[in-house]
Amino acid sequence: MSGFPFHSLREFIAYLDSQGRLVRNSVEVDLRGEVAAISRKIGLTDGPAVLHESVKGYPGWQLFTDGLTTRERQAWALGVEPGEIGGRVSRFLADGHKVKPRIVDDGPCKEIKLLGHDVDLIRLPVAYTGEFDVPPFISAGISNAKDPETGWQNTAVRRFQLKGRQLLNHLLLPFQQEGMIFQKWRKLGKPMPLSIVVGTDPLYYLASQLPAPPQVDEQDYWGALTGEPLEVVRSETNDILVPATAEIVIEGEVDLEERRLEGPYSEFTGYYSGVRYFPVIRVKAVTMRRDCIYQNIYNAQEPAEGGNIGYLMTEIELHRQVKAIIPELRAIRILSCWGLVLAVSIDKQAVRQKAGIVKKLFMAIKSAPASQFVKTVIVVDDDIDLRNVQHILWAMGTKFQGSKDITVIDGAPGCILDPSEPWIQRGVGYTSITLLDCTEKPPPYDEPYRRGLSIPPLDAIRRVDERWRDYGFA
Ligand SMILES: Cc1cc2nc3c(=O)[nH]c(=O)nc-3n(C[C@H](O)[C@H](O)[C@H](O)COP(=O)(O)O)c2cc1C
Ligand SMILES: [Mn+2]
Repeated sequence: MSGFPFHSLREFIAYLDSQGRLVRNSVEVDLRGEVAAISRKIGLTDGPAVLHESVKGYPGWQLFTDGLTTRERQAWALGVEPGEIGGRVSRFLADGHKVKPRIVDDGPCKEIKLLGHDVDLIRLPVAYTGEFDVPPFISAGISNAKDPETGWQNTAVRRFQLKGRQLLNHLLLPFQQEGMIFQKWRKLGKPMPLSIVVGTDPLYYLASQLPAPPQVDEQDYWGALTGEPLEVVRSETNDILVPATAEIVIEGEVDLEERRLEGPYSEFTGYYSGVRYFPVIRVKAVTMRRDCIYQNIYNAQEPAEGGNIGYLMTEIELHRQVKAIIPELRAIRILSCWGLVLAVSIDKQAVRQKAGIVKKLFMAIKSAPASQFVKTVIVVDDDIDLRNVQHILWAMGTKFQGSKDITVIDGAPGCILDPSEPWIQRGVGYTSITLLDCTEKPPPYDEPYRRGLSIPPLDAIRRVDERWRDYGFA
């Protein structure tokens, strides 16, 4: 079974099967809760992907989830070893090389075409997440929109709430690139065409999460990462390009005026979103593959597939942006909620030699475009392993004093989805950002550290490693 690059969701599913990381579930599942509860458990246990072969009330449909929940499967999608993901993607971003998609005349995504009044979104097996997400959301939809001034096409995952047979609600956030593109359509006074893709090869999902600069099409990243152009077809009712092998393409227009109440939704914070007015999409066409596979992404409280996809790419891009200003930056890891808690490591020598560098790093992080959700930043020395939460907490335990090492800036850009956001004080969209400086104190306050770590002699540690089995340990 051939691996990377995968050219469709089906190729990826076959590969997962060949590697023993796919469950083919033939037990009938219920969209009201059961599908989500299975994904929740897969996230908690680092479990396999699953293809549900029988969906209650939706004969003929199959439903796929959790293709990218684990680092191992993300590495397969990127064609690297799990430990190499960060380095490979960073090198690729630094290189700046891009490969435009290749337009083909027809593709499997157009095997079935439903236009105008024949469109009925209620016939799609859209799964519920939380008990109160009513009506449910298409959660694995990759939204594609075009800048009317330059022709740039933007690609990113968004959630879409089902509002009728031909109507969707759209969480169109103004700071995201699609929100910026929407403002241009408003100026023109024309509804914004949109093509939403559900069910593609896994790299398309990962590439959509790379926070590309404005005017850069995430589809070109697909080509650069694989070394071959992505095969795309034109949508039926607009000129947006979509992957030829996609399972489903939903085409429509975002209304300039109409707003509907969006939510409640099971947010990545683990809480329900508020219910707010957001634009609606009038759906004009749906095209599909035969024997269609519907894809769903669980994106509620972590660990979950949604966060696992997004965190990886955000860490890599934020690292690139901050490193350009602070070369002493070492590693970045999202500890919780898309960056509401972030851990960062810095060159230990630099902290001793360059006065104020930890504060400078904190300011650089919040100034970077990819830091929208960053709220609390824990800075540690580079001898702390960011993949090990216990190690980070040890640094906090031994290097941090609340009276001296906390910096708070109020009224910074926040994330309206954060349930703790102090909106009563200032208004929606603001937050307090906090630095917790957990680096070693500089001389002359470093005396306890200079006494050294208390561990057995290194030669004893080495000898024990060598003789471990001889002692009788497994
Ligand atoms: C499962 C999932 C759901 C998401 N839902 C939304 C959403 O509804 N609205 C949104 O603005 N971003 C959402 N995102 C995040 C964006 O896809 C991500 O920030 C992307 O990089 C934005 O790209 P852009 O800058 O090109 O708009 C979601 C991500 C995932 C993985
Ligand atoms: Mn973008």
